[in-house]
Amino acid sequence: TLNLNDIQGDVLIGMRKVKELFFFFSIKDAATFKSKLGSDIHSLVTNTNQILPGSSNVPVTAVNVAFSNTGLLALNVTDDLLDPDFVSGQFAEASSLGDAGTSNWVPGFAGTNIHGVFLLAANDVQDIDTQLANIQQILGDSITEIYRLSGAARPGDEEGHEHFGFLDGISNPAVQGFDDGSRPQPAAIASGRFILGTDGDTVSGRPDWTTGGSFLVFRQLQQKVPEFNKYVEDNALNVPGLSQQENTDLFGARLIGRWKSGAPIDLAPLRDDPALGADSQRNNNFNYDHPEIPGFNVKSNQTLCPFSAHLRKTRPRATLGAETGAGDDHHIIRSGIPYGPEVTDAETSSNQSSTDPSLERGLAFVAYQSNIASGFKFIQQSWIDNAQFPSPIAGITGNTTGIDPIIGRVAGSATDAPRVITGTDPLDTNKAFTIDSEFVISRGGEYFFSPPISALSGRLST
Ligand code: N7H
Repeated sequence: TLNLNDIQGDVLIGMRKVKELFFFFSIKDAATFKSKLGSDIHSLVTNTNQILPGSSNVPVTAVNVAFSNTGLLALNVTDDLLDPDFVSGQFAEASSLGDAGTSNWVPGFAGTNIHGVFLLAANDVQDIDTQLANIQQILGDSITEIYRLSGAARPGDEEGHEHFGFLDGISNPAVQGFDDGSRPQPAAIASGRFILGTDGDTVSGRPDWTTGGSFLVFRQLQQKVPEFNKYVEDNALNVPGLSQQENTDLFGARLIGRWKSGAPIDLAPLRDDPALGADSQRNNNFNYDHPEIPGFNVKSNQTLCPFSAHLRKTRPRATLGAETGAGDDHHIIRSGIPYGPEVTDAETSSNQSSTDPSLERGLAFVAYQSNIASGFKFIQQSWIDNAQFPSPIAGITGNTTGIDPIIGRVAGSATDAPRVITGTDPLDTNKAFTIDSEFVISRGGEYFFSPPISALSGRLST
């Protein structure tokens, strides 16, 4: 069974607030830090039970904390967590993740100086600031700030939608031993794919104190919204019976795999269905297979949802067969939040993102898994950035699927190398579309370990 009092609140369920601060720090005085971690910080950290709906103990500001490999070393914790990517750190892996070098990286991420991150979430920025001041007062000079990023849900009706306009946070995998089965969706995944030391963790022999922890992949992913919108408008489809606007929206939805409302195109292939998008009983209950359609083959049919759609690229569901078996077992729990301001009128009318740094916007991407190589890194390298995936498996001859149209990068290329995808036009799924500019730019990040809360007053403070 999962100890929900020990697993940090962000991991399985997200902190369920509209503002979130990521405060990246370096440890300057390990002895003081360790002692304060055990005596004061430990009791501030929010567990999963506190966040669950119906909890009577929801904090005003939820607090989580995670450490990089260099952070554990700074604390003189040299135990092997048995995750080579965590040990390398993300900076060393920038090019293998497809990033165009590290020239676009935020300076704070370039290197291995970040020892840890506090995740502070609340509905009001003032509450976050108060809690941060409290933590800084407790820790004093034992830490210094390296960098901070403030995330916030978008305003008004866009709340819950990422900056391209699509509802996010709908399709995290159900987790065995945590999910109550009340939501129809693909079969639950073993908890050990996310939570170390629990059933289905493929790595054995990790230190006992890590049980209940999870690796946190952080990425600051800048989004070029006017450029994305222009590309979608320029490539409106020509499906008979749809208006120009509907054909434009259909093209965008076929790049993502969901409509802006969240409705999956696998269930609503031609027009958005906002009621479906909003209905948690239906909006994740699909797997691309349609036994009810005579002759339908999930391995080759992409008239409902293209193989190149971001959703199907990053989780092919039944495309590869049973999801919990070998071969398709690559899952993450996403818990990101948008950052940065809304698009300005000047940007909209010029179809171009401003270069003003204060207008940078994107996704503060957070993914949890028990094994970075088979979670985030596999999905990024072997699916997103792999133009062949899944076309050969699907028996497609001719044009390949192409790399993910939203976040894929041509390996080793300079920024804005053209990308070619197929499947997007339902009238001719062999038709190729060329994307000349990148819509998402990696600004870097780091790999962290989100320890079980017990370790904060145990192994990490002694
Ligand atoms: Fe994606 N987007 O708006 O385009 N993503 N993603 N992602 N993503 C998803 O179903 C987006 C990124 C996954 O279970 C949705 O909850 C953007 C990375 C996975 O069927 C939308 C960025 C990685 C899923 C977006 C970005 C992934 C998923 C639909 C960067 C992994 C679930 C919302 C700026 C390496 C698939 C939902 C499933 C869904 C977008 C990044 C992976 C709208 C803008 C880096 C596994």
